[in-house]
Amino acid sequence: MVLCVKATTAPPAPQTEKMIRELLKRHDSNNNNRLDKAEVQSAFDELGSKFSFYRRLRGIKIADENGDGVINMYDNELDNLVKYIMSKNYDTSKQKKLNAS
Ligand SMILES: [Ca+2]
Ligand SMILES: [Ca+2]
Repeated sequence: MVLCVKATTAPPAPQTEKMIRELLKRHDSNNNNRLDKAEVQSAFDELGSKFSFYRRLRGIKIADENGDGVINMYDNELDNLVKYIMSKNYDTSKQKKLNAS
């Protein structure tokens, strides 16, 4: 069976990157276009990270280019955080925790 892939301008971003981006935007709970610590952490929680506190510290440290402690959504900072999350290989296809132990 052959999957018919359209040769139109396919977006270069893989599905997971888009999903992570949207997930992060969703976690901007006060809609100020910045992700503060609590918002980043809740995003990691949703991703199923067992170390969301640590990931949040690292993620902000790596992504926060201007050092104000929050992730600016209209900046490279969001891209940086998306890349960091992608490097951790979270399974974004099942964001619910399956093994609630
Ligand atoms: Ca916010
Ligand atoms: Ca920042």
